[in-house]
Parts: sequence; C-alpha cells; structure tokens
Amino acid sequence: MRKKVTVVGAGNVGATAAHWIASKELADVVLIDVVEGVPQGKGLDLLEAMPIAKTDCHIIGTNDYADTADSDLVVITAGLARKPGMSRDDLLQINFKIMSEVVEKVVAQSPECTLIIVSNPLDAMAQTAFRKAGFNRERVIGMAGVLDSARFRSFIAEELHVSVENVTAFVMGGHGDTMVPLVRYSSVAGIPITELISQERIDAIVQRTRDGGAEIVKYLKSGSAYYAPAAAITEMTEAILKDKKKILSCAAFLDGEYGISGYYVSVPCKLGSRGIEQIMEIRLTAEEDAALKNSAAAVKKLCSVIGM
Ligand code: TXD
Repeated sequence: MRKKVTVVGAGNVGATAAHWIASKELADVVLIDVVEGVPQGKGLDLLEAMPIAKTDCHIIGTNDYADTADSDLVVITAGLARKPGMSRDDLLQINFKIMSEVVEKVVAQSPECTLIIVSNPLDAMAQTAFRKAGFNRERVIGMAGVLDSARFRSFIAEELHVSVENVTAFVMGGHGDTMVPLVRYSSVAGIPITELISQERIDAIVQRTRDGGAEIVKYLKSGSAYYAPAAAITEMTEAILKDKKKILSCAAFLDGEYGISGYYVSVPCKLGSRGIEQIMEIRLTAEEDAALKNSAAAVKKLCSVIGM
C-alpha cells in the first residue's frame, strides 16, 4: 500500500513540498488549509500533472481533517511567513496559536504519524508540537538544519566551482541568527574546506548562510523562501518513508545530548522509519560548544514566552 503524507498549509512551502513529494512518487498527498478552495485547486492541479510526471500518486486538497486520517507522516507549514524587516521571532505568538490548533486536529486523525514541523520560529514551534502532540521525541522533528546546510553547501560549491554532490557540510543550532555552521566538519570530496578556501572567504560564506533566509525575504518582499525549504522537507520525508537511516541535521528535542536538556535545536540525526533513530553526538571545540549553547539559550527564551 502506498504511504500517505498530509501537508498542512497549502501556501508556498506546503504546495511546493507536495509537488516534490508527489513527483518523487513517495506517497499519496493530502493538502489541507484553512482557506477554502486553495488546497482543492492546488491539489487538483497537481493531480493533473501526474500523467506527465509519470507518477501514480493521488493528491487531494481539502479543508476537512477527516481526509487526513491515518497519515504516515504529517508536515506542518501552517502559519504566517516573514516580510522584510521581520525576524522569525516576530511570528511567535500568532504561529503558536496556529500550531497548537493544528497539532490537536492532526493527532486526533493520525495518532501514529510522524510530524515534521516547518513553521517559524522553527525550534519553538517544534517544541509546541512536541508538547501538544504527546508523542515521543523520535516522532516530532523540526526542519531547519537540512535547509541551512543546503545553503551552506551551495555557497561552498559556487565558491570552488565544483559539483554540489561533492560538498558535505552541516549547520547545527537554532534556526535563527545564532545558527552554527560547522566549518571543521565541512569538506569537498573529503578535503576539509579550510584546505581549499581562505579564512576570509569562509567567514563570508558562514555569514551568508546565517543570513540566507533574510537574503531571499529581501528579494521577494511579500514572503520567504520556499523551493529550498520544500526540497529539505522532501529529503527528510524520503529518509523516513524509505527507512534510509540517513544522517541529516534536524531539530530534535535534546535530553542531555550536547549538555542541553528540554529544548529543540538542530543536531545530526539518523532518520529512518521510526523517525529520529539516533542523535549523533560529535565532539565540538570549546568555541563551537559555546555557540551551540548560545543558540539553545535563544530557543529557551522564545519557549518561555509561550510557556512551552
Ligand atoms: O526552515 C524553515 N523551517 C522554514 C520555515 C523555511 C521556510 C518557511 N518557514 C516558515 O514556514 C515560514 O516562516 C512560515 O511560518 C511557514 C510557511 O511558510 P510559507 O512561505 O509557505 O507561507 P504561506 O505561503 O503564507 O503559507 C502559509 C499557509 C497559508 O496558505 C495559510 O492559509 C495557512 O498556512 N494557514 C493555515 N493552514 C491550516 N490551518 C491553519 N490554522 C492555518 N493558518 C494559516
């Protein structure tokens, strides 16, 4: 039987993720939103693309949570996106309310699902979903590290004019200004980037990675990035549905790992059919460790505002 994925929020990120999940034939897709007509229209449009894409996924759009019943995986993108001049944290109160409502409805229909949380501010929204769902931490995962790492990787590939496939790099920490791109563990065909790129250029690439979301918001003016975020959701979805045991940087609820307890931040995780099957604890320098803790402190501050 084909897998079933629900995407909550039929906006830019949700609809684009549905597009990629269906075109990779990963699952049947239910697109749900509060706005009447939009998920139905986008769902039908996508369904009509399937004969050309040569995939047999069934896609529907709906406003009714009954249609989401027994999903294997639910991606939550519902909420407001940033506009120029706004930080991710400015979305806290409104998206907290939306996330709380959505999680309750999702869990009532799909008590066995795995949740991928996408709405911002990401780490605080993942925490909200985790608390409200009552699932174990393996099944409530935040999408941030895969996106931030993809930005870092694409800038490294551009700098060296090499294939993106050669570039391994990852970003840890909260999905915000305090994120921690890990230069020491970044390489091109196994060669550390510190051997290939000057320190000055590495610093510039790290800063561009941190500002990656804002750079796109500034261009778009009316919303935030969605192609790369949707690609990141799709990679995580594929790793879980196909039980790939893939190591990806994901926002996970830490329970003592890295000396952090009770908060979500991105760390390298093994994703498989049980969700986060392992949190990889890598050794950090004192400086990296301090940056990660600083990032977790920023997440903790946001969570305390919403009582999570
Ligand atoms: O790295 C990451 N995690 C992110 C997060 C990368 C990109 C975008 N990120 C965040 O995802 C962004 O800051 C927003 O909080 C969400 C969704 O971004 P998107 O760009 O898709 O926003 P849109 O286009 O405004 O779509 C949001 C949709 C829109 O259709 C609303 O009608 C819907 O969410 N919405 C709801 N759906 C269901 N239920 C409720 N309650 C609801 N409220 C709004």
